[in-house]
Amino acid sequence: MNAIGTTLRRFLLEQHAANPLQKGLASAIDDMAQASRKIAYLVNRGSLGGLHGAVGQENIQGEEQKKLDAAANDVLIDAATWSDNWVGLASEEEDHAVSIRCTDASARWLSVFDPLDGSSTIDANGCVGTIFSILRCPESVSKPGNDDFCQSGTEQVAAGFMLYGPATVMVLTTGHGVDAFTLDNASGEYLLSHPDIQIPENASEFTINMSNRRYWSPVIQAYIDDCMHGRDGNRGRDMGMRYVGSMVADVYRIMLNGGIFLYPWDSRVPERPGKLRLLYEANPMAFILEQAGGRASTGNQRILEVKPTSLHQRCPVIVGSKNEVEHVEKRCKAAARAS
Ligand code: AHM
Ligand code: MG
Repeated sequence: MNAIGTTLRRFLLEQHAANPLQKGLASAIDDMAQASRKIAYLVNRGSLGGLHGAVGQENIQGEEQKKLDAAANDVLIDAATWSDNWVGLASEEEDHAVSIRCTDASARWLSVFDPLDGSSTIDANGCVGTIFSILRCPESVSKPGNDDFCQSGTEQVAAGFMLYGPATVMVLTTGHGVDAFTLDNASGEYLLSHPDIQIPENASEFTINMSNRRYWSPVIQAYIDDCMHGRDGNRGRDMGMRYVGSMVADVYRIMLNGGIFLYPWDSRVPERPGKLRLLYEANPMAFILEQAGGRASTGNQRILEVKPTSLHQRCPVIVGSKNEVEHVEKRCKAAARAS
């Protein structure tokens, strides 16, 4: 047994021996991990790094870009550009897909990421994170464009997120379960700390931005009302409520404790199906949660089966403990049939 524990690299080699990973995938995951060490450092410096506050411009989504959003994006782009694993990337902070000149003709990976999720909480020293998804570049494409990234979530080869909290944790799936690694600041290594995570089947808490209640569909309003009424209501049991406002933190907590996270469709911009983005927020989280034994739905459909039509497409997100997500799906489908 290695005295410092199982490093991410050793874990990937061992996983490769048991379930051969595709060529270059372990190294591509390592690129993401390496970038996240730098981002963790920038986040950890807090306001001393001069990266608190806004850049003074909006991204393509019309959202205010924070200095740390932009810095984390630069770190990830740098990591992908100066590695021979990638032919392209897409980011929440980039309007369009970016193709990468790669000297290894056999490299076929596309990286899709949200460099800093939960960035509205940065200045208040909140927990933020990086979310990433790894896709295969379509055969014969050497300069991937937006359409080449529009692959269903079922096509993901690997996905993960890093949570920059009191400790930095990386949660990873390559389609063989979910494992989490904690960054050891002394050695700079990610060490396996939470092997084979299984999300409890039943939820003990719900997590949603309650201030949006008036915009939700009646079925989501009724479901959350039931959660609020606890043992005095229709479902006869109490649930706790937590909302960090940073999906990486909220999802990690429910993965360990059992729970449901919702960012459903709301009527603020009726043609926009929710707030969260399909390719680099909903899909990687859905892949991870399903691999941990949970469930991930839009309410009417499995998230991983939504066919993307644009890079920054949004998607309603209802994810977490299997039985609870199934319960909400049943209610959504019944409401759709009745309408
Ligand atoms: P971001 O990627 O710009 O940070 O936005 C995503 C975040 C999620 O982490 C979080 O669940 C949600 O947006 C919070 O939104 P709201 O402030 O509307 O509750
Ligand atoms: Mg985000």
